[in-house]
Formats: sequence, C-alpha cells, structure tokens
Amino acid sequence: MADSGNCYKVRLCCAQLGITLARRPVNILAGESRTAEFLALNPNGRIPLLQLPDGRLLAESNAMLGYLAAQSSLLPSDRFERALVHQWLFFEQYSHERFIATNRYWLHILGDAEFYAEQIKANEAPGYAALDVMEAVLAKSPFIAVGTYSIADIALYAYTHVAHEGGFDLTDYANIRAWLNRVEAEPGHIPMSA
Ligand SMILES: N[C@@H](CCC(=O)N[C@@H](CS)C(=O)NCC(=O)O)C(=O)O
Repeated sequence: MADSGNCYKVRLCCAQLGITLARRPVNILAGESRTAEFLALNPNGRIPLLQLPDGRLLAESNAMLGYLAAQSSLLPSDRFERALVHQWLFFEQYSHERFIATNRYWLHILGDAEFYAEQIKANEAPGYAALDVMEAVLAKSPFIAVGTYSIADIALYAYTHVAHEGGFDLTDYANIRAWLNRVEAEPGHIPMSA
C-alpha cells in the first residue's frame, strides 16, 4: 500500500541495501487484507507481508527490517548496539506508531476527522510524548539508536516525516527536523511516493 508507512519502511530499507522488491498492491480499504486468501498468508490480516524468493512469509514491518538488514551496516553486529536498535523498534511500535500513524490513518487516509474525533484527541498526548522522547535523544545523537544510521531510523522516519498528516506539528521539534534531513541525505534514500 503506497501510503502505508509500515510498507514504506520495507521499500526504503530494500532501496538502501540494493535488494530487489516486487510489489503486490493490497487495498486494505476494500478489505483485501482480510480475505480468506490473504488470511491464509498472514492470519493477522495486515500489510506489509514479505515473501522471500523461497516462498517463506514474514509479517510485521520491523521484523522485516531486521531480516533484510542482517549483516549490513543498518544493523550493528555488536550485541548491545543491536539490542539498542531493537529497543527503538519496539518503542516505534508501542509508543509512536499506534498514536501517530493511527491519527494519520483516520485523518489522511480515511479523511474522517469527525467520526474519529474522540480517538484522535486521545492519541494526541501520547503521540507528542513519543516525539518528546525522540527530540531529547536527538539533541545528543545524530541518529536514534546508535551513532550511525540504522533500521531504527528507518522505522521511526516512516511515520515521523508524515506526522503532520496526523495533525502533529513538528515546528517545535528542531532536533527531529534536523534528523529528518539527515535521514533523507542517506545514500539510496527514496521518498514514500517512490
Ligand atoms: N505492526 C504491524 C502493523 C501493520 C498494520 O497495521 N498494517 C495496516 C496498514 S499500515 C493494515 O494492514 N491494516 C489493515 C487491516 O488492519 O485490516 C507492522 O508493523 O507491520
């Protein structure tokens, strides 16, 4: 799904690692991730879903990043640094994506601010709390998990760079905005629209 940040993470990682990816569109708005055929591939009924050349299937965008980036500079070999990358991948899913991406889904993808008004409001404080955490970390480090660009940056970039589409204003987040520019300057970067 072109507009999905979770799908974009995988496209961006593959582009930067020179991995060829064949895309198969799944229209979640038409229920295509909930058909019996799709549920047989991913019982959780969600995209992205990665199929390896040998047919094996992998769900969960951040698990895909870990698989694709293994033995590359995007996933440190040092055991503790690798754990730090995982720390931020879990942060992305539990403290960031479920507020920032969800508000974006309701506002930007579904375009139904009125119907979801109460939930959108409820997600604002925890969404900004996640941005506050990132802002503080990025005051001291050029990248989020370790001193170099990693899949933690890819995972958090995906929905942070479009946070405004979920109603989150980054004006007061100078460190995050500088980090977005650094991520975009990394070799092989592609935009979400690519
Ligand atoms: N934790 C999952 C979240 C996946 C997810 O929520 N995907 C959305 C699109 S971004 C989806 O498939 N929604 C359709 C549905 O729930 O039916 C990941 O990171 O891959």
